[in-house]
Formats: sequence, structure tokens, C-alpha cells
Amino acid sequence: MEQELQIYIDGKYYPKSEAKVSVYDHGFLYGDGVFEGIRVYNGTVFKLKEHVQRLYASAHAMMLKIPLSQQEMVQAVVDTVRKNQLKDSYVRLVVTRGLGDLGLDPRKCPNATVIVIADRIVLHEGEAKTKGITTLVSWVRRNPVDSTSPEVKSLNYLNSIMAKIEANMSGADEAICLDKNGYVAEGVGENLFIVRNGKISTPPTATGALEGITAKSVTKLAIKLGYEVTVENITPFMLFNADEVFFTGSAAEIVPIRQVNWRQIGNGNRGPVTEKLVDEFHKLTRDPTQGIAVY
Ligand code: PXG
Repeated sequence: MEQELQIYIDGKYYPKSEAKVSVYDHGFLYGDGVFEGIRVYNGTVFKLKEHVQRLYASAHAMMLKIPLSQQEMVQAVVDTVRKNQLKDSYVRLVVTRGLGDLGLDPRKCPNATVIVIADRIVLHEGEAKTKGITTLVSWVRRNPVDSTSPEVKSLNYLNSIMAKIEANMSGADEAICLDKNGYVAEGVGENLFIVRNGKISTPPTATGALEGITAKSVTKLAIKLGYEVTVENITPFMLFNADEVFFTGSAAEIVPIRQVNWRQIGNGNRGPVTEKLVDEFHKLTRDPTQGIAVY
């Protein structure tokens, strides 16, 4: 039988079937915690330092003290991937406020819980990546930055889940969320880009989007390819009339969008700019200098 995956919890490894946290953990009781989703390509943890930095920035914003240095956290991820002998995989890094009582006061939680899961990943190489997906602009708005800010990658994903339910029920592959002013913010776990007349734009994070690590890589690649990339407010009208629209994210990678609320985008297929970026991004993920090598 294949060996069970080993999960890191607070410095110890547990087989997947025994990897558990308490029902008194405030991550479970209140969504009080932060996380990252990271890909491993051919034994290199892609943009690991950037993900760890963002994890600590999210934790700092909510005054959650992580009991490891960033360097130790990088090492914990590398060790967990190595222990499971994974090459192409997916890492979920979770830090919760830790064990407390039934009151929400975080002072009741002296020690954060640190979890590293390295698991296999099913790659969606088929239709979605080449033909594109259908989307629905959801009525569920992104929270403003003075609320549960989407800039913090916290365990509070109900906003995204509500939007996802709307997409599911309407038969769309994914949801697009607007900010409170009606501008396009992002997907439920992806950043969004549009292409018009050969120019690329993406919404500002202040509109209520996570500062995506994939979005940053893709922006750099686009500039290297000679495209202009502008951060600007994007309206639903601009989406409907874009030549190309695509999502970016660690889990999603680059996904073309071929339909927004029943309106066809471009010619209804993956556009040429998206295609070039997909090719370049694929090469980037295979470059061992773009992450931390495990082996
Ligand atoms: N917006 C939101 C709300 C996200 O959660 C992104 C944008 C893209 O960011 P990155 O840095 O990944 O390019 C995310 C990332 C999952 C999962 O399991 C979700 C994300 C990443 C990895 C896994 O649903 N979201």
C-alpha cells in the first residue's frame, strides 16, 4: 500500500488520517487565521519566499504572532515536501490563532497553530485552459478594505464561497466579484486581467482584491513581452467588450475566460495574448531560480 501523506502540525508529522486540530482552535471556531496555497513544480516550490512573506504580512495585519521565523517557515515547507517525496504538488500553509476557549478574544489563544500540508495535485490541463471558462458576475460584493479586507489572506472565505454558490447554481464555471462601487475586483480565488487593443489592464488591489503572486509574475512576463500593463478601474461593460479576459492564481495558474454573464468574450476562444502568457508562465514555473528547490 502507498504510504500515507505526512502532515506537519507544530513541528511534528502526523499521517493524513490522524492530522487533526482541536474543535477549540480559533481557526475553526472563528476563521481566525491565515493561509497560503503554493504550487511545487518539478521539485521546486514556486515563489515560496513571496508566499511566506505574504503570509507574515497577513498575520501582522491581524496581530497574529507566528512562532517561526520566515526562514524557519520556508524550511518547514521544504522539509514537508521532501518527507512526502513530492515533485509536482500543492502546498497549503495554514496558521491559526490556536487553541482557545469559546470566546472570540484572541488573548485566550497563547500559541498559534502552524500546519503544512503537501498533497498531490490534479492538473486541469484540458478544455478549461485551452478553450476558456464561463463566468458569472455575482451579486456578492468584495468586502471593502476597511472591512474584512481581501488584502489579508485570512481563513474567512465565506464571501468567495457565497459568490461560488451563485456561479454553481447558474451553471457558470466561476464567479467574478465586484467591489462596493461596482468595479470589477477579482474572482473567488483568482485575480483578473483584460486585454483591449493589445493593452492589458487589471483592477487595483484597493478595490478589494488580493495582491496575487501569480498576477505579479504574469505582469512581469507581459511587460517583458512588450505589452503595456495598466492598473485601472474595470467596469462590467469593459469586461463584456474586452478582446480577452483571463484569471490568474496559484491554483488556477492562467485560465482564459470565454464568457461573462452569457456575453461572449472576443471570438469565444483563448485569445493570442493569453496564449503567449500561458506559454511563458509555463516556462517560468519550470525555472528552478523562481522558487526554492527541495531536492
Ligand atoms: N484572489 C484571491 C481571493 C485568492 O484567494 C488569488 C486572488 C490569487 O493569488 P495568488 O497569489 O495565488 O496568485 C487568490 C489565491 C484554493 C486556493 O485552494 C486559492 C488560492 C490560491 C491557492 C489555492 O482555493 N487563492
